[in-house]
Amino acid sequence: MTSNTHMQAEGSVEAAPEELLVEAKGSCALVTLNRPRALNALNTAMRAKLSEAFPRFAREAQTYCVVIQSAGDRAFCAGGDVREIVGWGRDDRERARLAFKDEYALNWLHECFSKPTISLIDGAVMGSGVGITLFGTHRVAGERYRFAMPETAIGLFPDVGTAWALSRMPNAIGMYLGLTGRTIGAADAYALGLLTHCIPAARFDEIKTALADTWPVDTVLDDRHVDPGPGELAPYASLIEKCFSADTVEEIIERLSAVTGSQNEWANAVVTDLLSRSPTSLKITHRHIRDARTLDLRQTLCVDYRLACRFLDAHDFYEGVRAVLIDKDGHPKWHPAAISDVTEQMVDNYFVPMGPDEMVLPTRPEMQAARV
Ligand code: QUE
Repeated sequence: MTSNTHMQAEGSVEAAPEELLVEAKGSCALVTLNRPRALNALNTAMRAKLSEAFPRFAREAQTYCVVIQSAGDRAFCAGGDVREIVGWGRDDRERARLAFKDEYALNWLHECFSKPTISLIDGAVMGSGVGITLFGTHRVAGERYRFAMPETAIGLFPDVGTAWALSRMPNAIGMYLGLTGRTIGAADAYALGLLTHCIPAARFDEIKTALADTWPVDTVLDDRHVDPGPGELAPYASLIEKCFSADTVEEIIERLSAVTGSQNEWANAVVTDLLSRSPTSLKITHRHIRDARTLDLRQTLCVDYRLACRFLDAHDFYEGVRAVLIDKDGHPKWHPAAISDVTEQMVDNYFVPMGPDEMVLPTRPEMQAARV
C-alpha cells in the first residue's frame, strides 16, 4: 500500500489533491475522504479507489483493520456527487446507471469484507456516506455527528442499502427517517444501531494510534465510549409509530394532521416537510422500506439499482438536484405534483424487474470464494 499524498503534476501546475487518501499506519489502513469543499461528497473516482483498495486490504498480512475518516470540519460525507450523475443521466444514461451500479456493488463489498472497518464520523453523514460506513463493523460518532437520508428532497429515494436497515428499525422510525429525510443526532442513531460507539472527537487520534499498534478494536472503542443519553426523538416515539405505520403515504399524512395537543405543532411541521418532498419519491420510498423487511441486504441493493434506473428515466431527480443543489431556488416543480396523482400502477412499474438489465451481485459465499 502506498501513500497517495498530494501528488505534484509535471511542470508548474499543481495537481488537485487526491480526493481519497489511502495510507498505511502500522497495522491499520487509513482511508480519508478528502474533498472537503464538496462536503466530501463521494464521486466516481473516490468509489473506484475504494473498490480497488478493499480486496487488497483483505489480503495484506500487515493490515489488521481499516479506518475511514474525513478531512475538513464541515461534514463527514454529504452524500454522492449527484451533480455528476444527473449530468450523465441527461447525456449518457448508461454511464449514470453504471455509477449507481458501482456504488451499490461497493456497499456489498463492504458488507462482505473480512476485517474490522471503523468509521470515525464527526460531522454530517448522509446518503452515500451512510452507504460506505453502515456496513462496516464499527461506526463511531464524534460530537458533531448528524445522520440523514434526505433523498426524497432531491426526487430520489433512500438507496445504498439503507431501506434494509430502515425497514428493521422499531416503531416505524425508519419509515419516518426515509420519508421525511430529517436529521438525527448521535443519541438517536446509537439507540437505532446506526452507531456502535459515541466518543469525543478529540480522542480519534488516540484511537488511530492504538489501532496502528494492533490493540484490539473492541477494547479500544469500548474503553472510550460515552453513553449519549436519550435521543431527541424519544418524546415522539409513540406518535411516530402510530402515524408512520400506516399503509399509505396519504394515511400517514392524515394521521399526522389529526394529531392534537402538545405534539400538534411538531406533527404539523412534519406534514409540511413531507408535502415539500417529491410525491413520487415518497410513494416509492414507502413501498421500498415496507418491502425491504423481507429482503436481505443483497436483494435490497438489487432493488435499489432497479429503482435508481427508473428515477433516471423520470423527471423528479433532475428537477430536485436542480432546485436544491444547482439553482438553489428551493422550489422544485415535481411531476406528478400531488401525492394522490402517483398511482399504485406507477409505483408498481418502478419495481418491475428489468430482465437482462438487472444488477447481479454475487452471494456472500460467492464473494468469500472470490480469488483476486
Ligand atoms: C438531499 C440529498 C443530497 C443533498 C441535499 C439534499 C444528496 C447529496 C448532496 C450533496 C451535497 C454536497 C455536494 C454534493 C452533493 O446534497 O444526496 O455533490 O457537494 O449528495 O437536500 O439527498
